[in-house]
Amino acid sequence: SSGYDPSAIEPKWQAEWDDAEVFRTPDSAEDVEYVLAMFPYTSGNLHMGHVRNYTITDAYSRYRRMQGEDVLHPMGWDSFGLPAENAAEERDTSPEEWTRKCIESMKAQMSEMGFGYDWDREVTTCDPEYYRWNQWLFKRFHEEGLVERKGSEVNWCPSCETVLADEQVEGEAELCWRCDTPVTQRDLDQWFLTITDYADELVDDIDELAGWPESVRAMQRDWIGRQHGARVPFEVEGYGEVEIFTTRLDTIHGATFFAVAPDSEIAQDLAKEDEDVAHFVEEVADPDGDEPNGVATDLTATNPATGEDIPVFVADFVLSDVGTGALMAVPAHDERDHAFASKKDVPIRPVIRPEDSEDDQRESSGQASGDDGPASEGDLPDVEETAFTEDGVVDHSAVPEDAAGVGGSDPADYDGLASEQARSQLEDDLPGAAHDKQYRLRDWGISRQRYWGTPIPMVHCEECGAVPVPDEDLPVELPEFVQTTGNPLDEVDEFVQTTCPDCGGPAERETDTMDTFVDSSWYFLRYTSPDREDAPFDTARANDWLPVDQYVGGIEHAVMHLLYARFVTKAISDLELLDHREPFQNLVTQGMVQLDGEKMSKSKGNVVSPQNIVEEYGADTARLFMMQAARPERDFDWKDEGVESSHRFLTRLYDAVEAHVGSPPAGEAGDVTDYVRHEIDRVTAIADESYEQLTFTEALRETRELLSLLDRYAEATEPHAETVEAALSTIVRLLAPVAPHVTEELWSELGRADDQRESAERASGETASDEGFVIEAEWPTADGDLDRHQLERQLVEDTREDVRQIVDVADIEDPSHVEIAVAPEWKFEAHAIAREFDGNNLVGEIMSDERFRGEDG
Ligand code: ANZ
Ligand code: ZN
Repeated sequence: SSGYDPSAIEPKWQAEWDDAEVFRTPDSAEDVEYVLAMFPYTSGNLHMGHVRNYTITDAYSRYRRMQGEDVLHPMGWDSFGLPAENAAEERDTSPEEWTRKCIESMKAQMSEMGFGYDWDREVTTCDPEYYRWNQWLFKRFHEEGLVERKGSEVNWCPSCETVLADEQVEGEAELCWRCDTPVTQRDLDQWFLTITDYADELVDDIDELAGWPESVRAMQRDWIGRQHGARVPFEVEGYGEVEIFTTRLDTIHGATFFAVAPDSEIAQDLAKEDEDVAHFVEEVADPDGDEPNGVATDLTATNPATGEDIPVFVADFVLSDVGTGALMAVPAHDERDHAFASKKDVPIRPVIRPEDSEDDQRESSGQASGDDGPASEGDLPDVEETAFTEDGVVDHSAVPEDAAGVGGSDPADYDGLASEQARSQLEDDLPGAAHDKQYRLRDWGISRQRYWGTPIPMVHCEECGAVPVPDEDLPVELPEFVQTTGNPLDEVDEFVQTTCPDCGGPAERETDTMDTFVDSSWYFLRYTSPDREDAPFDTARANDWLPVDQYVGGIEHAVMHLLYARFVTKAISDLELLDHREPFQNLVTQGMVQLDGEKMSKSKGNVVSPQNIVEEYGADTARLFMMQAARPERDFDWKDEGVESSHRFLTRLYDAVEAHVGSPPAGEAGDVTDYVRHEIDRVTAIADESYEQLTFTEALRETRELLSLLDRYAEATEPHAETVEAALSTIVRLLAPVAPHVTEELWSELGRADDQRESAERASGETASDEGFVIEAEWPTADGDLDRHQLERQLVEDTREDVRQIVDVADIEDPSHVEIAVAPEWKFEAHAIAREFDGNNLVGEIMSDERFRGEDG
């Protein structure tokens, strides 16, 4: 039986690493590599998703270290948030105490997994020494005009008297999760960070993030939702010029009505006089409803393109916080406008026809169709039932003949223009029209009416209004927790009652705390210099370390966290505290660890606990299995057989090294040895590429095969000791990032063997002799500077002659079907032979080892 005992090996090396401080970040970082995993929320337990995430960054950072780079690989705790308050209430403890316990147990689990962090740089967001800098940054943003206080709708439980997060509103009936009372909406004054000021830069810079998954880039673009369009003033009776925003200025000749939002100034004003409007605004309007609703007014607006008077409606599909809160409606080319017009009997007039209608050739030349006269009405789409919403070609044949033209011109002058061209032409021609952009992105509301978060450093004074707490009074620390149904901070008089920093009069502290996404929007900066007591981070060191070279985390953060962090980085850069404008150069979003295609979750009762796996097989097995099961970005199923197979492999490696060290073989080097040497190089080259690209799977598969090759080597001939040792040493180092404990043990075994042998002709640098820990060892490099493809080709050249002599080949014209007969002593050469017949189009093995074994002669 094998002597491989992870429960003895793993704690031993973890302790040695700690003692030797091998994961300490170098002080004078030159060849810098910043490897970062998204820090965990302090729930109390690591789950498999965490373990996968942290194994990826741990393996990658160990790989980078072995390449001699200065690596920063830190860890910390996203430790504010509502769950700690709930846990505290359930268990009759405080959020603080609960959180500290969670940190302690999660940290112990991380150590058990062998994750190599620089714990000197640990960052804990609920530490006053961390959150004071949230407050400090909030103040700097406030000075820069990036903080606003404005009304916002929130979920409110009238019974608990508290604001609820969206997740705390349950079911269709929208009940409070605590007391089942129907939740209402409330307009509360909230603090906002004006992320929309950076909307353009946030979209534009996505182009630079070539090291991010395309899916995440697309999600961010979509979230920001920038649209190009135009602002155009319409003359509204009694109200002067009222601007609208449109993305389809090309359709303006088809605008048959005008609409304003129920909470727009005009609607509110009209409601005072007009009962129908008042009734609609107060009772009927439902912006979330399926159907557009509205009410006619006595007003008309003038369509500036046609000079026609069109009716003005108050309609609930017009949103007051989009564009200007007013729109021109074009029923023929917009679904909602169409639905509304059908209901209210407003004319539907098409002005755009599909591009590929008859006269396309002529029209797409971009010339107005003056010569040929207007296109016939037959070309226009049928918009009786549904709108035609695509871009197309302008066709004003349905515009009444007596309609005025823009600036005295004829509507037909635009006929034949493609939508795009018409938009820019009209933008130039229409008086007062201007290019404009519109975003889906809203400002970031950071107010939370809860206890366990960063207090917002403001006081409210009746005389002076909202006044920031002076820097020298930061941090505003959380008082002790009190159990209550509402916002605990409201209940703590010593906290609330204060004096105004401006006038010295009595004032009340803000009792909202910050969204925890504020904490995580800059923690990666703090890691670069957590020792700084007088600043959130050290500018010079942050400039050196940033951007994060490799960031790894869950896809669920594709928008919020990753967008907030980008925004805050830009804002901090504008404070001249940082030179960089993007925080994360390369991003991997790891897939899920599942059971039978289902997400592991407590409610499904299908959770595999990392701790059980560590107890049964050791951390190395768990890590190896995860990394070889699938590339990081893929989902994969947790399979016991896979875990067992990983364990068997580590056991085999352990035994092979033990056997070799105990009694090295005594063979001479020869052709077979040359082949093994080539294979070592080839596997090294492939593994290197695989680690570099963070795929891991190829590296691990090839390394596994290299170990199998040693078996075949021994079957074929008496192996050459140094070659075996070189192979084992290579395998151990290539595996070290993923399975660090067992490889550490084997590295020291190989080192001892080497010392004992005192061989004068030691293969250069390939053995462990003078090295310390395996992560301090040199990363193996392939012979010369050949890449894997060159090596494969060279291998083919070198073995060609030998192979010719011993194989009997049939049908070599057709490389998809090659039969080979080989003498038994060449068994191990199967790969080489297969590769040659594939020529330059090498795709895999033509003959598997299994089939090969059955044959003789
Ligand atoms: C005229 C028009 C014609 C429009 C057409 C669209 C199609 P989407 O729809 O996502 O592309 N809009 C402008 N302000 C609005 C507001 N405050 N509330 C609701 N809708 C508003 O967004 C752009 C369009 O949304 C704008 O272009 C406008 O309708 C509408 F065939 O103008 B459009
Ligand atoms: Zn409630």
